Amino acid sequence: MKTELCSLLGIEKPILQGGMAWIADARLAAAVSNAGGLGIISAMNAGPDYLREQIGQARQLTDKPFGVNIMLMSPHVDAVAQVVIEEQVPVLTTGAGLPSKYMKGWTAAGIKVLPVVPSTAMAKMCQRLGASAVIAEGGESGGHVGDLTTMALTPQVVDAVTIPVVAAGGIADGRGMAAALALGAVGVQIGTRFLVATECGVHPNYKQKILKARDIDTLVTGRRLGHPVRSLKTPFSRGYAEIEYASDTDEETLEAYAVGALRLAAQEGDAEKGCFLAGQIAGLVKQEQSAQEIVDEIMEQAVKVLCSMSRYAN
Ligand code: TUI
Repeated sequence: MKTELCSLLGIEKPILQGGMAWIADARLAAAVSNAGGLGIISAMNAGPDYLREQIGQARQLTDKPFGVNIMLMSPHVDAVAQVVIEEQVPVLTTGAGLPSKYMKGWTAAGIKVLPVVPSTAMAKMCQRLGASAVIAEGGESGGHVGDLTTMALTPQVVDAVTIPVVAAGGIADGRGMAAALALGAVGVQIGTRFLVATECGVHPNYKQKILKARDIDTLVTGRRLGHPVRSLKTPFSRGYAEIEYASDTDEETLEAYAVGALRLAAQEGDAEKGCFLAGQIAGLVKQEQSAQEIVDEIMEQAVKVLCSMSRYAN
């Protein structure tokens, strides 16, 4: 299966790995790129030195293209925006905001930018700013979420722009991939399933929680502060949900409650205080596999589904 996304990014299979904060490092990114997809290093909240080092490590581990995800709410966003130019990273994805301020610099440096968009208005704006493609991410995804579902958002974004569209949110297997292609996407971005990849260095407790999760085991918190986040139901997230709208909770208390929680989940596997970001599709993820196995299985199933669906067409 070759799509426009493959020629755009110089990859064999139209699968992007999500830029998961505290999780998506050089080792995971290189493994996904070596498997024929596009691995992505998360710049998360870290400073420029961390990113530079991770890019160097990825280059040791793969000759294939890989990308960097820039989280636009990061306190170091200006510095990491410069690092990707200096390091000549070929592909960037952005999340949790609009990349307007940086687009000129990136496109002038020849970087292909694929912003994550939660609406058609933002998709159009990103196209105007010079994006090579957009990632339509539905609220089924883990982490920072928009309001629309992948099912509703993807075809509307496809109709709103002329650049290619990648679908994300709620996709973890070949059925989801085939569905995304049916909606007009030219590829998918997958996070939750790669979190349990053998090459993913996240704490083993985190992987176990994903492998055990059921369909109804995630919830969204953080709407009150304007950045809703989907995570697994745990003491942390239930506790947050409990105090979020209480009349005696101020915004500083909420901010303080969440500080460090992503790191505690990813690095310490802290079942009490950690925030385990995960998508609604976690219930479908049942097995730790290598990135190669994950990519191959998804591709094989997607092709099978797409072929079998022609039986409805005549
Ligand atoms: O960015 C993500 N997922 C994330 S980022 C993250 S780390 C974080 N830490 C603290 C607070 C919030 C997040 C964990 N997971 N996905 C891409 C994404 N981008 N989803 C939704 C958006 C988005 C939302 C609003 C993109 C643009 C946007 O623009 C509106 C605005 O007002 O900026």
